[in-house]
Amino acid sequence: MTLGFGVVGTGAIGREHINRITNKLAGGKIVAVTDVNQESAKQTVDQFGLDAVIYPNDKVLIADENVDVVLVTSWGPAHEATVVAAVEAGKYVFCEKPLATTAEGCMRIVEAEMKHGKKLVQVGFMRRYDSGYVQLKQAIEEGFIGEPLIIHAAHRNPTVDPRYTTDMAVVDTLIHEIDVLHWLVNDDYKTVQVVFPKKTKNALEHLRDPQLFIIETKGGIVINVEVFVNCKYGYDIQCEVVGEEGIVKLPEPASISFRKEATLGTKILTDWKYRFMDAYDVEIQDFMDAIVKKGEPQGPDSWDGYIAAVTADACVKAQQTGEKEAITLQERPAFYRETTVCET
Ligand code: NAI
Ligand code: NAD
Ligand code: ISE
Repeated sequence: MTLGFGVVGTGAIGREHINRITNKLAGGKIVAVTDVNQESAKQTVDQFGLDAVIYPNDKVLIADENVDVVLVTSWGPAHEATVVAAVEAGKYVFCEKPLATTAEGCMRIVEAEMKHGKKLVQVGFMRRYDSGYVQLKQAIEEGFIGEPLIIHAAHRNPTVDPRYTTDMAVVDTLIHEIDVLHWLVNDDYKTVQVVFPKKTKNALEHLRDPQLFIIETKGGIVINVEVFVNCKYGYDIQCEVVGEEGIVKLPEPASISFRKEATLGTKILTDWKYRFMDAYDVEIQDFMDAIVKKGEPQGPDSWDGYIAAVTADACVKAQQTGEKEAITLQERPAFYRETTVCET
């Protein structure tokens, strides 16, 4: 069975996913595309030689009977309306993060999905499919470092678009750590506080950069995440878990080391597209396989999108108040099972 994908948003990651579905993975075909910038949709069809209909908007794309899956890769504020419409039409959805930009928006998606009666939605939290994070989780669950006590993490981008604002450090960037870290230690978040260190001269006037998020879990783990989006030197994701019996650390991306000009070195990536390339492949293949084999996706679901949104809201509030803010989730409905499966 080949799943027909309709793509909403043919920007950077939309084209990345179109490429992997068309040229790398098995089981999917792009049958329709749309973008508010229709020229971008047309260019994409040409760029990848797609046999796909170009629609003027998401509503008509969703209504196409050849569209089994709606791939939502528009910008964040547009996600909710597309996802709700797709779910109401009974279509599967792969939605890039964030599922919606507010907790209320995520809850509306949750309600639409429960009303439909079957899980349809997966959120693009691809780090759960990254072999490094999977190895960390296995080590923790096997008790290799005893009880986890502290997590030190960093999310660094070389630079960002001038439109990137202080709150986007949460909703665009930290959101990946928000999702992956509670999954990693199987715990729930309790509070968050934000500290602004001395500002880098490389950030524009309107942006606070870097930022430090200190998050406590209900189980007592303290997590500190540095978000530094003008770090200049590269795209760098770090995660170290300190336990009672030892420490485990996220592996660096595989790369040759070199000896040259009196230096022993390793190159660092500069673009997010390459850092989690394998994880994106595994996540989308798993999404397609689960639909075909089990009739529903098995990766991060709408409830995970809701958890991320509630946590993000508290983080943004903590940026503004400077206080320790509570992270308060509603009770997980039975419809959403306790853990999601990520196969690698
Ligand atoms: P982008 O700006 O390159 O592309 C977004 C595209 O969506 C644009 O072409 C825009 O015209 C279109 N668009 C926006 N609203 C639309 C709507 N209502 N209907 C149709 N098209 C619409 O952005 P990018 O970097 O591709 O990001 C897209 C999404 O992917 C974002 O939600 C972002 O957070 C997420 N993302 C996820 C990553 C990950 O690692 N999982 C990495 C990069 C982006
Ligand atoms: P982008 O700006 O390159 O692409 C967004 C596209 O969406 C643009 O082509 C834009 O014209 C289109 N668009 C915007 N509003 C639309 C609408 N209402 N209807 C249809 N099209 C619309 O952005 P991007 O970097 O591709 O990011 C897109 C999404 O992917 C974002 O949500 C982003 O957070 C997410 N993302 C995730 C990862 C990841 O690592 N998982 C990486 C990058 C981006
Ligand atoms: C981007 O949208 C992503 O999702 C990347 O994974 C992240 O590292 C980057 O900071 C975001 O802009």
